[in-house]
Amino acid sequence: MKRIVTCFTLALLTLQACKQNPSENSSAKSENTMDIAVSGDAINQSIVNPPMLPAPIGDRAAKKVVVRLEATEEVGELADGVTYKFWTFNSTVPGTFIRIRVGDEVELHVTNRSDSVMPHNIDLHAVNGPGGGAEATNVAPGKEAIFNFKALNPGLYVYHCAAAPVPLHIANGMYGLILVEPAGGLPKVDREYYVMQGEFYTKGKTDEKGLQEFDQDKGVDERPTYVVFNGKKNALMGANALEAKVGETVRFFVGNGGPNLVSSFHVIGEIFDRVYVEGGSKINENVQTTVIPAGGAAIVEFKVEEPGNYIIVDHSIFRAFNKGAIGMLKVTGEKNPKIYNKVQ
Ligand SMILES: [Cu+2]
Repeated sequence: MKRIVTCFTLALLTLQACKQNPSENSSAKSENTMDIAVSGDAINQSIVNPPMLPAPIGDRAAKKVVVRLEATEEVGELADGVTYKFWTFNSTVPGTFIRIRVGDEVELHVTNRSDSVMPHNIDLHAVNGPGGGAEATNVAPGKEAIFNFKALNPGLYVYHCAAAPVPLHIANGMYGLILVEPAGGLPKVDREYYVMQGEFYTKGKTDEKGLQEFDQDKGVDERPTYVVFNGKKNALMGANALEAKVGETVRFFVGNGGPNLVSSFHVIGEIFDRVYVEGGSKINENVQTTVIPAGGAAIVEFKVEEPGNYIIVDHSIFRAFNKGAIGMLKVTGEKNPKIYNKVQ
């Protein structure tokens, strides 16, 4: 009898698996992912500062995930000798990288630090529902809002503050990325980094020293004083350069907070072996430069074959060399003259 029950259970499980797998494996069908059940205890989203990010999800089952973001208004460095009053999520620009899987149910706690002047909220492009959560999370200084959503569509998405006036909140640095991994996770790579482009509009000229104020006219005219990666000129240069070793595969999660410009994202001396176009499920191969719209994202992957310094740019190139949209990937290891060789 026990054997019969076991067989019957196995048959049921197999049936169940057959029924579930197609929907779990389909990359973008929100109508089926709605039925993915969460199991086990809730987990907390770990908070890791950019350019690093939380560890891959792998093949864990869908869960309830508690995410905590704190809106802050605080002075930080925008360039050498230049400071600015940034508005942030968790005190970094971009804000904390949120990493979940399709089917996860997120309990999002948005607090607004008590020394803030403005109300803040969050619109996550990974959310299905009005405003992406903005209205549900409007929060005054010193208060907390809690909002639940279920992640239906896998992909890499921007989140940002959408409190009025929206352009100001984004221009001051209130944006970040949320990755919704497909069932089973993303393919394994050796290194992952979190890079997000954004513009800053200051009264003073580029590199003019001191505390700089926001310039509304420059913002409206789409004439940024700075275009930077990760909230600061040279955030990914010198001692803060990204690193990899020859033979490794590198994955960048790249976002563009805007508020205005479209990025022509490029790594000088490399070719993207794979690009998840616009952060979605479609993969393009052998790409030199990928377009990342304001409020959009892309996942790029490439294997590094030769040691040296690889410059990361917005290939609208004045932005890179004059306004700050420049970073570096330092690759160490054995030279490979078959691939790259100066003869004379
Ligand atoms: Cu805000």
